[in-house]
Amino acid sequence: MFSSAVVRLPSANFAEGLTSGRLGAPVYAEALKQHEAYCAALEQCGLKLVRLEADDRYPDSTFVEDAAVITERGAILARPGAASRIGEVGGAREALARFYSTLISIHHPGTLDGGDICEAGNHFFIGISERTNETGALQLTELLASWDYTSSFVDIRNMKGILHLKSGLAYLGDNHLVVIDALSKHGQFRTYDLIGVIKHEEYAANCIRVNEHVLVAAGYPELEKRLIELGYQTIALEMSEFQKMDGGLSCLSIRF
Ligand code: CIR
Repeated sequence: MFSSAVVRLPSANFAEGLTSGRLGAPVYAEALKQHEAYCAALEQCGLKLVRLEADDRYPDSTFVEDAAVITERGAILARPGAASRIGEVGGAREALARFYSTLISIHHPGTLDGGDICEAGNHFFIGISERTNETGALQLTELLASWDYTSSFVDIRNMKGILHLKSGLAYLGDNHLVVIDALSKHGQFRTYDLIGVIKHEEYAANCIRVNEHVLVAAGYPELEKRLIELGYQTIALEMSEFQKMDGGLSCLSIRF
C-alpha cells in the first residue's frame, strides 16, 4: 500500500525538455490540466501528495520518478543518464529527506533513471538503457541485495520506441505483468501472468497500480478492458502532453 507521493508541477519551459519529438510540441496549459487530473487521481487512491513547485532550471523535472528508486526497505537517489537531468536529484533529495533518514546514492560513473527500475514484489527488473548503464545497474543490484531483494537486468538498448524499461513493462501485483510485445518473449518474465499490450496501444503499457486502482492512459480501450476483466478498478487519464515529451504515467510521481 502507498500512502504518499511526490509530484512536481511542469515548468513553463516544459517543451524544452528532452524528446524524440515524434508527436509535436506539448501545449503547456493542457499539460497543467492533465497534471492536475493526475494529482487528483492519486489523491482519490488515498495518497497524500508532496507537491513541488515548478523548476524551470530543469524542463524535464515534472518526470520526478527518474530521480529516485523507492523500496519498502529503503530509498535510493538515482543518477539520471541525461546530463541535463542530473541536477533534478537535488529536489528529490530534499523532498524525500522528510520521509527517509537515510538516502543512498548511485554514484559516478554509474547512471540510473528511476524509470528503468520495475519492482515486482521482492524482485527488481533493472533496464539497461540509453540512460541506465551497467555500472549504475550493478550499484543498484548490490544495494538491493543488501536489503534481501533479488534483481536482474533487462537490456532494452536495441528496442525501438521505449525510452525506459517501464515504458514497456508494469507490475500490477498478483503476479500480473503488463508487457509490450518486444519484451513478452523474455525468459525472465516466464513465471508471471503476462498481460500483453497490442502494438498500437503500447504507450499504455506504462500503467501504475496505486492501492485499489490501476491508473492507465486514456484512449487505449483494449488494455483497459482487459484490466477491468481481471478485476482491476481503472482510472483513465489524458496523457497526450506528457507523451509528446516521451513521458508516461509512472514518471510523474514517486510513490511510497
Ligand atoms: C526524458 O527524456 O528524460 C523525459 N523527457 C521523459 C522522461 C520520462 N520518464 C520515464 O519514462 N520514467
